Amino acid sequence: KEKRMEWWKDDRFGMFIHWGLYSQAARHEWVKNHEHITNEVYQKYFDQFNPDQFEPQKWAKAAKAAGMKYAVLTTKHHEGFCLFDSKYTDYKAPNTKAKRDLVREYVNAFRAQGLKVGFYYSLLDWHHPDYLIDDYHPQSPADKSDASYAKLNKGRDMAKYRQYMRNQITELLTNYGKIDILWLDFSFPRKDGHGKGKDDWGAVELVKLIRKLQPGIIIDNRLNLEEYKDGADFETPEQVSTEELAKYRGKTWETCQTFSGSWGYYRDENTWKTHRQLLDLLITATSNGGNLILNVGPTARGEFDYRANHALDSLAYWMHANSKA
Ligand code: FUL
Repeated sequence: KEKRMEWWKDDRFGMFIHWGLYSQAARHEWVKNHEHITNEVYQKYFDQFNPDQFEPQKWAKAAKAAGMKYAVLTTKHHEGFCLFDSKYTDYKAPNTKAKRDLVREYVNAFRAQGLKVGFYYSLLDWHHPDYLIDDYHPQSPADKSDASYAKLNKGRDMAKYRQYMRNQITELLTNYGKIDILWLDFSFPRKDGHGKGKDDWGAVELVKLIRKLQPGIIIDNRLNLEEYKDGADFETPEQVSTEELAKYRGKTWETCQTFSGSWGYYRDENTWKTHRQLLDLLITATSNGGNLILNVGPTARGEFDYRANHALDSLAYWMHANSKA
């Protein structure tokens, strides 16, 4: 483990990219859940998805200039839409107006800039017909009773969903060359009711499969496998303050942070961090022995918007002014 973590500990700074159909709604990557949107209504985002401004070379150049050394892209977020060409679903970018595998283009562009490439893959899936509806699901029942869940979940089969995940992770870790990071998200059962735990994902089997397919890969800790250490290479404190970060000293960790609050593109958000705040995060993380992965939520057309570009430019300027290489 020490060996495979070497480059990652040295690199320290990465770019997270949350991109999907929710980018079109432009009001949070959880929009389907927050607004209890049905598959039928959500379908318009699939039908209209047309990333005509997608030039991942631009993303990769912006990341590199900002001093980032690796990237992690959402190949599938909780909504279930796949940016890659998967044999196991029709709910994928090649079947939209994009007409192609967007993950492949991301991988090629970031590698060309000498950056390491990672995949985020959501354990949750709010579109798959076999995925059991739970408290996190957009269609979770208002009364939360066992009877309501039983009724909604009639005919759904998690064993089939587990196989679907294994198939897709196999595709992701087979068809794109060497993948440096796998960011699985997430397995935090809710205490108040119907959540999911490690057995629902077949977590131990999944880790074994991942390690077999990509022996050098680094896996985050969000399978929540406390008793099986091979499944968690680093901790993932999310959106925590600089004071909190100092407490992670001595551990292996990466804090994930947004520019403005949400992970998916949120057009009307007014809580963008200042240049000073971003630098504070970077300096606090690295000086306490951790990594920072800073998120960009591209627009549905595939661009970083002016505020994201401005933030990245300001980091690039600081890196340029303060590095000797
Ligand atoms: C969370 C997710 O629910 C968010 O949407 C985001 O992907 C963040 C990095 O992790 O668990």
